[in-house]
Amino acid sequence: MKKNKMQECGFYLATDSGLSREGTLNDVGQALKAGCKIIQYREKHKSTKVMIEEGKCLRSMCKNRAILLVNDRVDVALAIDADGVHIGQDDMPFMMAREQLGEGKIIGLTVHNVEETQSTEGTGADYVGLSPIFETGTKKDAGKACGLSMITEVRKRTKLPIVAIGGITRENAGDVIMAGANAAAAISAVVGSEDVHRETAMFIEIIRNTKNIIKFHE
Ligand code: TZP
Ligand code: MG
Repeated sequence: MKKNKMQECGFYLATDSGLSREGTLNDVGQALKAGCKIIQYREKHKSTKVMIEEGKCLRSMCKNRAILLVNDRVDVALAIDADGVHIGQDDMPFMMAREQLGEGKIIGLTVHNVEETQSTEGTGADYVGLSPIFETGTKKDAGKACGLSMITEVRKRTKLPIVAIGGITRENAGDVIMAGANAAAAISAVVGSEDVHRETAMFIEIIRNTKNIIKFHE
């Protein structure tokens, strides 16, 4: 899956085996079946060896169907030939990640405000992950919710795709897109649900409808 496909992805699923009912491979399978076009393999509990094994399965599941990114781990992304990585402000420095991955891979960077977004501009990052939009119990150190108004502020200052994350549910996903995000990302609302397929399909539908409303008014 090529870099320029990034813009087409309205719903972004990040995995979490700690919240999952039936395991990450099952969650991703259900999400892909429902039409999800971007998956972030986010694994905080397993060894590197297991991550590489599981990551290789995800690699073949996502092939020609969805972008596969790995959270934090450039080494795992390289080992499984993922489409890229998502890194935080305290992970491997961006330039080092770019050097290791090469120009062809996607690198997304977490930002929390306009200042961090502006320092990301010009680095060659492929998108920013703005977070946390709302309060979240999934990432304990996510910090204070920045709210919908921060999405609008960041939108005004960057042309990079914005992936909004943190506390996003079916109820607020439309607002997140309306505020200026290109994509809405969720973890607990989908992988912690009883039906990953249904929840993914609903997120995709809500986001698609919201983007159509925006287009209609342009
Ligand atoms: N980064 C910032 S907030 C967050 C991450 C990984 C957690 C998002 O999880 P949820 O369950 O969608 O609030
Ligand atoms: Mg991280």
